[in-house]
Amino acid sequence: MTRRVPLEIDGVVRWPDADAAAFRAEGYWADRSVPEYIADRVGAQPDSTALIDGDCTLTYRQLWDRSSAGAAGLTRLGLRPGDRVVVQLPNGWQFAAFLLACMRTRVIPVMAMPAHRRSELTHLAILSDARALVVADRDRDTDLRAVAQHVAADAPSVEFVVLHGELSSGPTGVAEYSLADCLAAPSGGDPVDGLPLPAGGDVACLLLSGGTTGLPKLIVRTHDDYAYNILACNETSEFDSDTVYLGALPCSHNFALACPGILGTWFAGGVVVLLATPSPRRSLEAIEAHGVTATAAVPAVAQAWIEYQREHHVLRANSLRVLQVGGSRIPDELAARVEPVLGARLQQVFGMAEGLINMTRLDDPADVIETTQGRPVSVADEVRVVDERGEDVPEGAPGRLLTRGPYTPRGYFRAAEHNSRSFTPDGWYGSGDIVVRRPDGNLVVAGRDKDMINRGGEKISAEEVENFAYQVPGVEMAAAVAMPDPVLGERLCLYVTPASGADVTLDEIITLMESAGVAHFKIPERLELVAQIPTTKVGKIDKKALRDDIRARLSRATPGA
Ligand code: OOB
Repeated sequence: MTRRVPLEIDGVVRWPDADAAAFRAEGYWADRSVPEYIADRVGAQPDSTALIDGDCTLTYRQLWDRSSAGAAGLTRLGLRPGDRVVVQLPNGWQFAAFLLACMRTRVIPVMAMPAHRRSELTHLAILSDARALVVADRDRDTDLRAVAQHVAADAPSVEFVVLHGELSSGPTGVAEYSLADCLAAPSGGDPVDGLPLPAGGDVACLLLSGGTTGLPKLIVRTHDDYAYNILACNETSEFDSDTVYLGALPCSHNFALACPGILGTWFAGGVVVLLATPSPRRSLEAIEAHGVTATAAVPAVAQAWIEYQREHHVLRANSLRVLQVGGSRIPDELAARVEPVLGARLQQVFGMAEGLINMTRLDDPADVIETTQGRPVSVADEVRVVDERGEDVPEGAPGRLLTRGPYTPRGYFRAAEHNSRSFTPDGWYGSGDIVVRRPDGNLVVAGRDKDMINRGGEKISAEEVENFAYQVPGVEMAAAVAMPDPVLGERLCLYVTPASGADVTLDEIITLMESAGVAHFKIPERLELVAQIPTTKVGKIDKKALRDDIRARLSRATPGA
């Protein structure tokens, strides 16, 4: 069979030909696009339920038809294969239909997070050279229409905004179109029947990296690699047509999208139930009402669900079989409480938008499930644990994680300089995690070697926050570090040395970051003013000393904590 030809897009780093050929020969890459796997289900079970979003229930056929309408809508808007659009939509059927529409027309969605604001969206639009932004009109009390117009003004490539919700009433800088119109069925037939199918090598989406240096990088996920990611996760999480998956975390994140997430559920022919947020009451009620069998949470969310269940006993029917927890390290004590309280098997997931997904297996012994972050989902995943010089460390010793495989891309989009730091010359991606590999192959995340704060699964680049702090008058030196937190695992503490005589307050820093339009979760929650910030022998800020310092200060403030 002749292989389909992918669009060439400037700035995409591909796997070397020999590796790609091997992945095809070994069957990891099938030259099929993500939507085709869902189309298989549409053919096989058109009338079974695919999605439940509040009052809106869609069968497989209806979900597909909405995405066909969306594909026609994208074409009417003038979007062409290879164009990028920044997508920031809340969980809902519109998100699902729009995403599939993009994939089917080879319009490339840049998967922004719901918490992102002007600063991040502008960066994403510029970096991806996006022609459009697709956003909701508001997120609670934030007017995202105004945010989108600001972004469009600052990102010259942006030609228009597609709005989920109400359009602006007055004149706007760039044109606004309605997402509802874009997703409305045009009259007559399947309008995209004649569309060429995406090639396996076509870009399915651009995911966001957790970001260790400044603003997020974009990760190119092709249909070949992303479909395989989904299939391998489905097998490991044992998703099948009986799966009822609750998407309560943001579905634009790799975890709830494809590990196995909503896409995995549709590949398997199951039902997806969507919620806008993982609030404990709504989530547990949705599990109970819809017979949810599997869902994903970050540790803080799992903890909130456990507490809510203990107090209110919402879950009675016990449909929940698997609770996946990942994004940040779940404390062992919390891990041990999942099954007794929620009645579901815990599956730890240590993954990354850059590829490699590790999971504990559902039938692993309790010790593995409760104290490790699992092992790769594919036999084709290569993992090395190395020291500073890149030499493999002995089994059981901590070291830096390096990985390579059929769904771990070889470079970020348009980031040549950064790529030379994050990837070795022979294609290994260094995730910046410090891990221990046990004799049974399971990995334990023991720390990290990247300047990032993991606030309950939300990743904050220290450098990005420091760059804002330096804009505050009187800040001579700034260092952002993680401080321990019982709920989120980590929160952000900012150390500052003020210029002599200057008076710097947390409020000033907050005001500056808010007016710069930075996502709220990145705003420091504590400020420590110090006479001097410790440095290492080579003159770099000694972040470890600062982390130890804040830990000591916190335990002096609350002895015994
Ligand atoms: C997931 O993906 P990202 O891209 O937001 O963040 C990846 C980073 C990892 O390098 C690691 O530092 C951290 O998040 N991480 C964990 C973890 N899961 C992710 N650290 C400790 N324990 C875990 N279980 O976070 C992600 C992507 C797909 C599935 C699940 C999580």
